[in-house]
Amino acid sequence: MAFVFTDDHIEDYHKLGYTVFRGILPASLVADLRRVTDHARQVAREANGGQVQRLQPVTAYEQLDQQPFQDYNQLPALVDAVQSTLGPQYRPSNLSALGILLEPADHPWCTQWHRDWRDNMSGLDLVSWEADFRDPELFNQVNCALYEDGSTWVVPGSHQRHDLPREIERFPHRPIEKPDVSDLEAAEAERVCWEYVVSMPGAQQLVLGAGDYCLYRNSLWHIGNYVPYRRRATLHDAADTERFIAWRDEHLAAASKRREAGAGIGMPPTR
Ligand SMILES: O=C(O)CCC(=O)C(=O)O
Ligand SMILES: [Fe+2]
Repeated sequence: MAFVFTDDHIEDYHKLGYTVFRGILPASLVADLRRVTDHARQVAREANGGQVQRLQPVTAYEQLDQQPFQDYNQLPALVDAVQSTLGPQYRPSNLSALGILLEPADHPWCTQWHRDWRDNMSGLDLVSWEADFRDPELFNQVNCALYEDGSTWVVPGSHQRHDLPREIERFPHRPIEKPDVSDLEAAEAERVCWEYVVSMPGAQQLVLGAGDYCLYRNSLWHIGNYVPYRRRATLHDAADTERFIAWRDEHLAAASKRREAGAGIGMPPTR
């Protein structure tokens, strides 16, 4: 069935912090993107080894066929759906930011639970992040799956609020801890990651099908959990605005200066 945009997409985006345009990529485009991302996996692993998890931005790799990425970037149904959700000033994709998320070749692992920028950008001015994290023009991120993908977990609704007492209790320290599974046998590592993932109150798995485009707020509590036996090629993108591009440039530069002065990943001011 062809994708149909409904009011539920708008409501989910605001209420849950994400919405999924199910099957919005035509199968022919999924096939073209699978071909180029197969090549990208090979390129990424040759350059960085089997555990590499992403290649980004795709435009930096001239050896990759860029046409499928451009077709995705221009897809009229996607432009319509993103603009119907967010407004006419948004684009569904920014080719200069577009990356590909890949499965690890050998060992399961997971990221830490986090809100992007706040918990993974060393030196970030957290007062500034807290002032901005609810701004609808900022922090709109995209995962667009080319194979079924259950790697991402989220805490729905957390994009609208500060951390809850139970979340503070679960993660009282910064940087947020995560399991070290590098020396464990694969099934053991997978289990340890799984237990860590589900230990977050309210955690829900985001399951995308091939050709699904998920628009989400990266200010939401979320995590990536990876196993080598689940093939992954998920486009990782931004539903960008000029303001968010400017925000990133400004905060990256400021964070770098603060790191030079010794800043790390700190405790959020509002606890
Ligand atoms: O792999 C994913 O879907 C999430 C990755 C992520 O959250 C991150 O890299 O910040
Ligand atoms: Fe993230």
